[in-house]
Amino acid sequence: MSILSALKKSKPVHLTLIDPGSSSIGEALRIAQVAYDAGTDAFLIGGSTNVINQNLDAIAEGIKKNTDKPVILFPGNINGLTSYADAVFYLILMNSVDPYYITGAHVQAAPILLRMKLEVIPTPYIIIGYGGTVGHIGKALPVPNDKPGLIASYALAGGFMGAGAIYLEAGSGAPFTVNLEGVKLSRMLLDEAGLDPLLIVGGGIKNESSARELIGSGADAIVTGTLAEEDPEKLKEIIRSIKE
Ligand code: 1GP
Repeated sequence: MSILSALKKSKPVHLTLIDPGSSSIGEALRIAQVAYDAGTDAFLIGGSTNVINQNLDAIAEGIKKNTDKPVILFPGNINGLTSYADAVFYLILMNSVDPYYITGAHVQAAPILLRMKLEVIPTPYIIIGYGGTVGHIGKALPVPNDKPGLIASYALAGGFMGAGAIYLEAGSGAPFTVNLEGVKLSRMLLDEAGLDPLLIVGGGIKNESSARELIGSGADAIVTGTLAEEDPEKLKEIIRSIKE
């Protein structure tokens, strides 16, 4: 079974983001262990800056060795690829003003991905509100977080473009998560269109109530980043709360 199908079967899903640009190999593997023990469903590895290829290889290889969960790449550019992973979110940064992030990197990466034999998951990626580092590096025009209709229009457009997953991103460390109404409306429009991509929401999720509200609003998956390092207990509670 494909990794995407397996994730869809185990909805609601918790994904742990590990940024090789902000953790050493040892730290990254320690964070992965914390998240694994807390019950995460899969690992995303990637970041917008400072990604050194050897570290990426070692982190993906280490997680594969130490856990039985899938490793999915979350690349900021073509530097974020490694054959030690299982799959890649082929991120189409829909609201970038720079075509590099919409099709450019993808053309460069396509033959490499074919050789690496990774599962490629077409993933429209939408930066909303705060945006943070990824919004800046990706030259996004962030969708205002108080415009649920616009958020949902992007999600539906992503669905019509053939998404396997759709990622609504507030940005790592965002002060607010993606607007719940935006998630609700995205789910409604995708359902109405008969589309069923994995609807992923990330950025700024720090407690059980926002995790549960996002899942309750129609997200299939939530992503947390640094929380595994900052507050392992909280991470456990979040995962437990969405799986109840
Ligand atoms: C970033 O959505 C993720 O892509 C995770 O964000 O670090 O705020 O959990 P946080």
